Amino acid sequence: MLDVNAALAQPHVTRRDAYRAPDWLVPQIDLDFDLDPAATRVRARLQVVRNEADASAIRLDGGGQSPVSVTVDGVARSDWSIDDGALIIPLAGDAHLIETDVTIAPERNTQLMGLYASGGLLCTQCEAEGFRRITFFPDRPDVLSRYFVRMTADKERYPVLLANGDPIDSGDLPDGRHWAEWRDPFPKPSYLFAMVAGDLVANRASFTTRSGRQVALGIWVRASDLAKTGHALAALQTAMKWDEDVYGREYDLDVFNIVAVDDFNFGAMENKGLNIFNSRYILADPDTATDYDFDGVSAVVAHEYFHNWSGNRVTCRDWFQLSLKEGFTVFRDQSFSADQGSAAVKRIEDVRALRAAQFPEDAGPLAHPVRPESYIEISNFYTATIYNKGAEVIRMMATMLGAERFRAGTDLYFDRFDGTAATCEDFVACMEEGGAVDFAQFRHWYSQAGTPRVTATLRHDAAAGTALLKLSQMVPPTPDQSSKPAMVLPLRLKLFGSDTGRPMGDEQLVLLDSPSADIMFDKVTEPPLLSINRQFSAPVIVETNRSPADLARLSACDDDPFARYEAMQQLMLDTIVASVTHGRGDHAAVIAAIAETLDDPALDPAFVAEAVLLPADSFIGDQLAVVDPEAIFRARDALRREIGRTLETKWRAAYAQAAALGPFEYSPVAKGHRRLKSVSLGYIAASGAGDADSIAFAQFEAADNMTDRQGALTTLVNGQSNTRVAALDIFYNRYSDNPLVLDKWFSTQALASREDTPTIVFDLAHHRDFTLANPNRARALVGAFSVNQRAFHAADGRGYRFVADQLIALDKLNPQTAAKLVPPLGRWKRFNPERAALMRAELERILAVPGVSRDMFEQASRSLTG
Ligand code: B3K
Ligand code: ZN
Repeated sequence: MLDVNAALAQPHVTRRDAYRAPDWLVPQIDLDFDLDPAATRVRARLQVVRNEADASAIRLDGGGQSPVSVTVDGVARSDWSIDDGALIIPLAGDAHLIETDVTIAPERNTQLMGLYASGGLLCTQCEAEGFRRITFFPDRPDVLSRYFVRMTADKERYPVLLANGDPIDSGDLPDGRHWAEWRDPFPKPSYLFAMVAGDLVANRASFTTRSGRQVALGIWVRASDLAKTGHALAALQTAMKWDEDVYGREYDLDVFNIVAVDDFNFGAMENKGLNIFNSRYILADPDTATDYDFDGVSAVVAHEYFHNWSGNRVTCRDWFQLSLKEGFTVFRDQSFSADQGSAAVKRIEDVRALRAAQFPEDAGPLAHPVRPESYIEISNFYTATIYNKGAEVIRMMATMLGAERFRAGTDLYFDRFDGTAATCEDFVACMEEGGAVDFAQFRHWYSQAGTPRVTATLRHDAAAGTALLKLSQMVPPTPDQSSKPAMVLPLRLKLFGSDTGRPMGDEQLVLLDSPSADIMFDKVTEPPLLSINRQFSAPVIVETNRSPADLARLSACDDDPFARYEAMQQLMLDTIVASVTHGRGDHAAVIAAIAETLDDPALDPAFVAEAVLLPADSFIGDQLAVVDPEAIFRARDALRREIGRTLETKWRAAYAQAAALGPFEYSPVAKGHRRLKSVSLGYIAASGAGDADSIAFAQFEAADNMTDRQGALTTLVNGQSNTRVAALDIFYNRYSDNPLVLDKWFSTQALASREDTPTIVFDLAHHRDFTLANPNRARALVGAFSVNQRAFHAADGRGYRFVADQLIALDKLNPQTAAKLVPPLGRWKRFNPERAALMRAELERILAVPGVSRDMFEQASRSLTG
C-alpha cells in the first residue's frame, strides 16, 4: 500500500507564515507577442528594482519554457540557471533592465493555463500562476507592474487583438500580418494580465460613470453568437451602476471588454479591463438558456465587474488571502442579485449552494480555514470555503455593523489600500475602525475550519409567562485542528405564538460568543415557537427541540420568508431521516404544510416552488451517521410520491395556472411561474398519474424557452416510459451544434435518479460528442455523475471506478479541472466500510499513476489521510 505520508512530504508545500516580501519589484513590463498557435514568440522587458538589500540574484518564475536569450542592461548573459522552472539571474545593482525571449506553443496547451488556443482564438488565463507559462516573471500577486503590450498576428485569422487597459495604436504589416498596442495605466499583478486574438465581433454599448467618464463596453464573441449577448451586456450596465450606488465605486478606464471562450477551467476571469469568460456565463437566449442560466450570467458578469475594485484596485498580498477578494466579491454579487429580484429566493439559493458544497467540504478531509495555512497547489483552493463561506463571513460583519457602518468600513478599506496588495487582516481592521467595533474574537472565522453547531432549546414556563432559550455552540475538529475556542455567531431570532401565529416581540440579533448562553423572554402569553438563524445570519448548523407540529406551524406563520423555507426544510429532513432510520415515516405533517403553502395566495410563486422542494439526497445523507444511498433514495422517493398523489389536484391547479402565462418573458414574476410549473410537473409525475408523460412531452414540444423544455426533459428522463428516449433524441438533434445545450443533454442524464444511470453514463463517455478536453463537457458528465448520490455510490463500486478512470485520463490533459472533481471520492468516511474501501482503493489507484500532477496528488492524498 502507498505510504501517503511519505509521498506527501515530497512536493513543495507553501506556508502562510513563511511569507516574505519580494526581493525585487517590477514597476514596468513591456511585452511583445508574435502570435502563432504552434509557436508564439514572447519578448519581455522587465524594469526591476531591488526591494531586499541582500538579494544577489533575481528569481523569475517559469513554466517549463527555456529562454532563447537573456540580457541584462543590454548585455547578453549566460550565467543564468533554471531551478524548478524558474530563471535565476545574478544581479548586483539596485535597478536593471532584463530582457528575455521565449517561444511557447498555445495549441499544445491542454491545461488552459497561460496562453492557449480555444475554438480558433488565442486567449490567456493567468490566475493563479499561469503568467509564468507565458514569460519569466516574479509570478506572485504582490509584485505590481504597469503593462505595455504589443501583439502581432495574421490579420485574416486574428483580426481582433485585445489586451488589458486602453488601446494605443494599431497598423498593418506587408506580409498579411497586423499589430496592436495596449497600455494599462493601473499597476497590477501578473495574474490579471490578459490578451486575446481572434475573429470576433462585439456587441457594443456605452456607460457614463457618475463623474462623467464615457466607457466603451464590448462583449466579444463569434459572429454566430452575437444575438446571445444582450443579457450579459445589460447585466454589465446594471452592475456598473449598482457598484456606484451601493459601494460608491466607479469604473476607471475608457474601455471595458469581455470575451467569451468555449474552453475555460472556471466560470470567468476578472483581468483588468479585459474579462475573459467561459461562454456559458455570457451566451443566453430563451431558446438555449434556462432562467437559471440567465441568472448565472448576470451574477458572474457582476462578480467579475465588481472585482475591478475588490481584487484589482485592491489585490491580495499572497494566495492565502484569496478570500479577501473572492469572499467579499461573492458577497457583493449575492447582494446585487438579491436587489434585482426576490431577495428571499436568492438567499434560499445561496444557502442551498453553501449546504451542498461547503458544508460537506468543511466536514471532510479537505476542510480548510477561509484563510488556509498551507498548500501544495493553489488551484486546489478555489473552493466553496474560500468563496461561499468567505462571503458568509463578510455578510456576518455586515449584519453586525448595519449598512451604514459596513459602508464606512468598505470606504476606508478601498481608500487605504487602493493600488496595493492587502490581507484579510487589513480588511477586518478596516471594518473595526470604520464600524467602531472590536472583532478580535470574530477573527476565528478566518482561522478555524469546520461548521459550528448550535443547540437551541426553548422551554416555556406558562405560569410565569416566560420562556428560556438555552444556546450552546460546538466547533467540530477538522484535519490539523482539534480543539477550538468559541466563535462569534450572530443569530437573528424571534418568537411566534403557536396558537395565534403572531410575533411575540421584535427580532433580536443575539451574538453567541461563548460556549453557552441563556436568553430569557417575558410576556410569553402562549406556547412559543422559535424562529432562529433567520435569513441564515450565521453559517452554522442549528439543532432545536422543535416538534414536527412546531415546524409545520412556523412554515405557515413566520414573517421571514427564509425562515419559513427553513422550517419546511427541517420538517422534511426530520421526516425523511426518521423513515431512513426507522423504516416508515409519518408523512402527514409535511403534506399538510405543503398544502398550506400551495394554498396561501399571498406567497410569491418563486418562493412556493423553493419551499415545496424536498431536500436533495446528498443533504439528507449529511444528516446521517452513515450514508445509505439506496435507503435515502427510497425514503425520499416514497415521500415524493405520496406528496404527488395526495395533493395531485393542487399540483394540477398550480401547473395550469403557471402554464397559462403568455409568451416567454425574463422577469422575476415570469421566472417564478416557470419554476413552480416545473416543480408541479415533477410532482404530477411522482403521483403516478397516467397522463403525466403526455403532459411532460406536450410541454417539451410546445416550449418557447429552455426552462420549460429542460424541465419537461428532466421529468421524462426520470420517468419510466420510452418517451424519454424520443425526447432525448429530439433534444440532441435540435441542439447538436450548440455545445452549451449539449452539456445539458449530458448532465440531465448523468443526474437522473434512475436505476440504470451508471450504465447510461458509462455509454455516454463513449459518445462522439464527449470529450475530456473541454472542461464544461467533462463536468457535465463526470462532475454531474459524481454528485448523483444514488448512481455514483452504486454498491459494487463501478461508479467510483468510472470516475477514477476519467480523472486519471483528464489529469494528463488538464490537472486543475481533474483535481476539482476529486472531492466526491474523498467522502469515504461517511459511508459503510465496503464502500469506504472501494473509494479508498480508487484514490490510491489515482495516486499510483506515474506522473500524477501536483494538483491531483494534493487532493487525492489529503482525501486519504484527512
Ligand atoms: N478569479 C477567478 C478565478 C480563477 C481561478 C483559476 N484557478 C474567477 C473569479 O472568482 O472571479
Ligand atoms: Zn471572483
